[in-house]
Amino acid sequence: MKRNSLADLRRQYDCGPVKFSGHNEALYERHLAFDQVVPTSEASVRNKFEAVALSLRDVLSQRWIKTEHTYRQRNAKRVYYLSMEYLMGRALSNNFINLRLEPLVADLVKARHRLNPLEIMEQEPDAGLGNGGLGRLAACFLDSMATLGIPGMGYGLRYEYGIFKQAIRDGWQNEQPDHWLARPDPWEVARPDEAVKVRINCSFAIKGGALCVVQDRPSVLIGVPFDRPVVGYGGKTINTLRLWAARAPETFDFAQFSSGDFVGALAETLTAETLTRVLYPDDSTLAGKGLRFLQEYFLVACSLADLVRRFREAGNGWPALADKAAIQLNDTHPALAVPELMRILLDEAELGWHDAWTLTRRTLAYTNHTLLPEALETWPVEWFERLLPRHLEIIYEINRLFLADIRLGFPGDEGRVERVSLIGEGPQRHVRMVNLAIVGTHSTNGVAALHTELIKRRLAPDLAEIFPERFNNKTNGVTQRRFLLAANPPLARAVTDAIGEGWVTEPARFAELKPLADDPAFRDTVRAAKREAKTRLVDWLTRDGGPSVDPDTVFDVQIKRIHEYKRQLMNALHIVVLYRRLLANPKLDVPPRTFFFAGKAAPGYRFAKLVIKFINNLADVIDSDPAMKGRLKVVFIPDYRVSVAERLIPASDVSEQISTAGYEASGTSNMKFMMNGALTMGTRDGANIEIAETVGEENLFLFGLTAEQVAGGASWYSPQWHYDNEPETRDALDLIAADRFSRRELGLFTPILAALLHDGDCYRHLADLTDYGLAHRRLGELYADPAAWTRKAVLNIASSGRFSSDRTIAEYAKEIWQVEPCPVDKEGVH
Ligand code: 26Q
Repeated sequence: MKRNSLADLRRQYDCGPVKFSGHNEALYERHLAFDQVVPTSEASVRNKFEAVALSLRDVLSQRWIKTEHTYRQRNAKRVYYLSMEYLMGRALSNNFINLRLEPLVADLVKARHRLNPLEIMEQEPDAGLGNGGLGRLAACFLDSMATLGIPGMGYGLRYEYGIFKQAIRDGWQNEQPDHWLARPDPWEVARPDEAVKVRINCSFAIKGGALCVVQDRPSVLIGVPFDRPVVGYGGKTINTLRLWAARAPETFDFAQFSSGDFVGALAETLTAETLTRVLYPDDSTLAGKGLRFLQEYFLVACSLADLVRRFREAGNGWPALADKAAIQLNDTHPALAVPELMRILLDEAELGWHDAWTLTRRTLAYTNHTLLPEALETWPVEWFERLLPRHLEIIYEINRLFLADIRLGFPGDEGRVERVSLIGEGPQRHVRMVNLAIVGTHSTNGVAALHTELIKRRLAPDLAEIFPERFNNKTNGVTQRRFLLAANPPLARAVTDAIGEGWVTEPARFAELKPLADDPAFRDTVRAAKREAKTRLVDWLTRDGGPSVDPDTVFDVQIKRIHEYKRQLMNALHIVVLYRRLLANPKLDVPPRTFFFAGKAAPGYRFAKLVIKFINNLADVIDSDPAMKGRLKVVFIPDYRVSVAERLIPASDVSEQISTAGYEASGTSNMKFMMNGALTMGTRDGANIEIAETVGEENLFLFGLTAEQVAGGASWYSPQWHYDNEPETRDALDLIAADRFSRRELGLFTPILAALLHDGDCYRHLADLTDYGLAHRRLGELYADPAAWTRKAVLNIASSGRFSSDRTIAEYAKEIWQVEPCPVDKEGVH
């Protein structure tokens, strides 16, 4: 086995010796004195965090400048990732690790100041500018692009309020605003000199506290960029995440707009700024999404103006656009890029329609993340008429030419014309953003093999037939640097001791662990690492005022957004089954288990919020039953976010990935768990299928209906049959109906019973419950054999290389973007 020595790696990835050492303390003290203006002796932990972060930024800033300089000098082709969401989490520890500056932390700890790194890192709020998988994927992709040396830039919005904070009160979810920018953020750099103008065909006013559109009064919004460094591993490449904040123009004509009403005019300034105030929680039932529509346009308009300016300033002619820029659309949220790029090429570059259309498609590519009909974006034509009439004109023209082609290719097939049209008819005419994104780009990809197949077969069969060459799969991945190297030091150390450090940047190297699955000494090391991660979690829970948990129980974990299709409810029903079994037979020979849940429900999603309440009531009932002590426990961890995932995933034994087959596009936590040596309990859905293929079906627990069976069963699925014929299912439901988990709130869970038994349950909870229970039985038996269990855990880690976002990004780069790394050399960096 070839080992990568530390020296090899430093040569390969580092920018040479770090000059920070020796000056570290001085730098830190200077930031305390001159930025924070506090005497060192009186610095608060927050002061210390800012001073440490700013010291780190000092170190990376020259490399950051050098990266941009290199791209410019070489006129490199760039990748622009457009996303309404980035779930970045915390940056301090990640930047320390990617810059390979851990020695610096040691310096500061040892120095006079005796800093406590953990305490300081806890000061940093999570950058929670996203809802879930899609936003975290964008963050993993930025990490991988920087590490691979790809000139990639993320574009997003600088929401002042990220995803809401979740508190649990009396078992219910309670939402609190997440004012993450309340204090100065040491990572962001405002670039007012690079502000851009966005023109819209309306103005805004606040009437009775609500934001209103004032029609036919064109106005200008200003987008001010705030840049954040994205540090590649080894610190050679530092890319940029550019987030736009909305402002009113400086030259605001108070008199014209507000008849000399100074206060009214300032209110309008505030109105402009509300545009980027808050991230929309993923909530398909949400009414009044007008602001969201504008946010999406604002992101697109700012980002395209910025990248086109960069492209032109490099001296490029318009025909070279697709050779110098690849723009990836993260779902349809930024799909207005299609008409916006057309508008720029037609109206500003003054190209003809044909050239503009060819360039637009060659430059743009689209990733789909969902098949759920309620999550597919459509926008009323009326909103386009009011806000973006030129874009509507362009969309109509794209559609006219496209449908003419279809009529030529499929004469008489008006059904097909209706289905592929960019405009949906009905009571309210609307623009279908999926169709716009597929027609207006050269690539449409799904995020796991099954998902891509379902896009072609179910979501867009007509378009897949018309443009077969556009459809492709790019199975998701996650960064092993954040989710193993940084999050799980004991396991990372064990892996590095066994196979060297290569896995940190070459995930295929994980495979070198395979033979070690049969090495008892290595298995002991891995088991010890898991045990250490579990005690770390337990300690954190206690410190945080949470419940006390026994690290010698199976840690069974389901952490993700709360949604019916993800079936937290099936997990909870199974716990009710286990509870009943233990009540009936206290001597039952099963390993003691702790079930962890964490996740947010969209504020308007009533059923999901009731599921949270159910899990919490279940936890209470089990906790207050002395017979369950040391046997069964349920814990709901509030306010799930990236930094909580970083603590929970390393400590997990079991990864719950139990969505109704055909509903979860990919899933990404499944990959993070696998990399950390948890065994998957999963359905044949999303990337679970590829995980099973890679590690071998015998090394995880697959159960339940396939996607085909789920779809095929729509006409004959009978929840009542399961109730009548499966005693454990019936008993569990009866216990809920008897208010065992709602003693003081009689009837509270009736809607849950109704959903499961009487309303058709398209998520098939009861169809899969029995098989799920059987899979859990097998899991319990395996756990009783630590050698056999750990062997499988090691095989999972060894197979996780395929699920690194480095692999995913390499595929996007080669097959969609046609972009090469542009290495930043070491010379001249101080
Ligand atoms: C749309 C309109 C208005 C307001 C909100 C939204 C909105 C916001 C976020 C709609 C959808 C999302 C997020 C979707 C998402 O996270 N999808 C997940 O993407 C992951 C990465 O590809 C997959 O692994 C998951 O399977 C998929 O559910």
